[in-house]
Amino acid sequence: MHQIRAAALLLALTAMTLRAAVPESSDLHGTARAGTHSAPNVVVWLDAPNAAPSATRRTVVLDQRNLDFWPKVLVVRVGTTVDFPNNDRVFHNVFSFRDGKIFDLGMYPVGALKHVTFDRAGLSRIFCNIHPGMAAYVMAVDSALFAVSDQSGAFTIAEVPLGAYQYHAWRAGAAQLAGRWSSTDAAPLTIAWP
Ligand SMILES: [Cu+2]
Repeated sequence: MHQIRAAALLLALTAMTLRAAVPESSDLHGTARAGTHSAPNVVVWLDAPNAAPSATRRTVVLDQRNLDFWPKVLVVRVGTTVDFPNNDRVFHNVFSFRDGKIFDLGMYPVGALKHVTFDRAGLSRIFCNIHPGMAAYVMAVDSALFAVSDQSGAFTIAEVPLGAYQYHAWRAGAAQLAGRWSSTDAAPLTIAWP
């Protein structure tokens, strides 16, 4: 009796191992260029409106430090609450008035923390009322599959469920690009503005 039970357990474990060995997702690697230059701070996302809501509430931060925002370009899923801490040595007054999420956090001191929930898709331009040189972008997308390119223009969208997708690419001051990408594509995705 014990042997039968042990054999059944072994079979079940083998089946689990086999299932785990078949990939259900892959990482999308790519690079972004503008003309002959690599393009940092490019937002890339895949249409995936039916994706399950993320299980964990990730803390997303748009920091204020040294009279600047960091990062300069942030991409979040629609509905994400972004923290706007003042980690500087002076007051700031963060606001967005043109597109996307409209808000004005008012003047707030060093050490204070405010939040904004980006509850609809689109681009928000973030400024500071006191320091005209401070600017950042928050792109809210109806997808959990997104990335921002690094200084070399490289980006990775991790754990993309296998399939074919429409992708979108945005960078400041340029027309938005779109195209098709499939997890069966062997080559890295190249996004290029002329
Ligand atoms: Cu400021």
